[in-house]
Amino acid sequence: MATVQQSLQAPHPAYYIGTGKVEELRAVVSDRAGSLVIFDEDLTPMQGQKLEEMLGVRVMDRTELIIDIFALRARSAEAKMQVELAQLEYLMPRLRRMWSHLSRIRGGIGLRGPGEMQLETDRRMIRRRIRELKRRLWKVAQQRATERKGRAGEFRVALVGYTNAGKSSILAALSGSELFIEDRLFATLDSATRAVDLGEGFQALVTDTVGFIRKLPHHLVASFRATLEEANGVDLLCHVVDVAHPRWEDQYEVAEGVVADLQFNVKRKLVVFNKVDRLTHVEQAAIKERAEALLGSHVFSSTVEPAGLDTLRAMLRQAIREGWRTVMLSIPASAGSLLAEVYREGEVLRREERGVSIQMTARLPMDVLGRLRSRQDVAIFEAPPAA
Ligand SMILES: Nc1nc2c(ncn2[C@@H]2O[C@H](COP(=O)(O)OP(=O)(O)OP(=O)(O)O)[C@@H](O)[C@H]2O)c(=O)[nH]1
Ligand SMILES: [Mg+2]
Repeated sequence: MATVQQSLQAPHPAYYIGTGKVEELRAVVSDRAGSLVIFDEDLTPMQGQKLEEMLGVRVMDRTELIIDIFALRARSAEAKMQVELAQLEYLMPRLRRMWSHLSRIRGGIGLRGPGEMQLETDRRMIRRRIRELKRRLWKVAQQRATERKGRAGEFRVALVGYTNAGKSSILAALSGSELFIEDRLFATLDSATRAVDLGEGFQALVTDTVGFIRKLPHHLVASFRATLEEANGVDLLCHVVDVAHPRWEDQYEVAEGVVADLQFNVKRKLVVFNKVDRLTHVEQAAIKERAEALLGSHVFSSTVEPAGLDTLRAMLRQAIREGWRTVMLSIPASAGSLLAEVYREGEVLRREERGVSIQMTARLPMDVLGRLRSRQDVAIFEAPPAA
């Protein structure tokens, strides 16, 4: 209904904005009969309470709004637990104020306001629930870690980036499977992993993740750790950027910042400039120039043009090829089909028959290596660096 801005050297300790501005805001609220004020910044519990007292309407800060959107979008049990945890952590220091909303909603039924006893009981209950949620999420994280171990040897790719960049669209297009895609913030809260056929016999496991946003509430980052962990240590981290967005460079920086904060083990990174179909050729050329100056490896993509993902597929195949490892193997001479597979899928550099077993040095793709590792009758050693 109305937007109010103020430039300040430092936030006012009690109201965030200056007292004169509070008066102005109060006038705006009453003129327009507004019922909600949203701050695009974080407020301390005290500031939120004081502002509500002064304005006489509900006040939400940026974190609460984002957590609310997440709560609307959460579908899976894991996402719901993660959102609930963020909500409770946010609520704890603001309990008194939230209670006053409740009593206003329930007003007239003759309830007393919450006594200190009631608040204390609630605090204890919430603390217990927080512990419970953390314990359950920790279990989920363990389970995921076990699943990941089972995928060792497969080439893993994760799509990360600012919300609405097109991560889910890319995974849907690559894998030919259905994913939730929507032109809105935080369409995806769960990480989804799909096996993707990249052509020429190459395959990868690609993971879609929750999108990032400017000033992402730390409660949410912490709560979504288990989900985001899927992007940790992958063979290739694809940072998807909506290059048609006028502020893509800011969004790029924000997402890079979140990845850095998460302290992920990033082995290799590829920047995917998505939605190029929305750019003119001139704009594309300009961005290409800028990207070459700024970033490492990058690729343009579009999920709406027929061949819009061909270059990305080719880059992924290339990354897999480069992901080959040189190892020394000892395979039983009787394992004919296995030997055939090593020859077919890899590159044998040296071979030596030793009675019942064959020793070889070979360059192998990750997936073949994974299959060999799972066999009892095959021994694998790291090849000396010279090989
Ligand atoms: N023009 C154009 N639109 C695209 C392209 N890729 C995705 N979109 C649209 O961009 C919007 C967001 O796409 P999503 O795939 O949901 O984006 P996301 O990165 O998964 O978003 P979050 O899940 O919120 O992080 C949707 O409306 C898509 O249809 C593209 O290459 N070109
Ligand atoms: Mg998505």
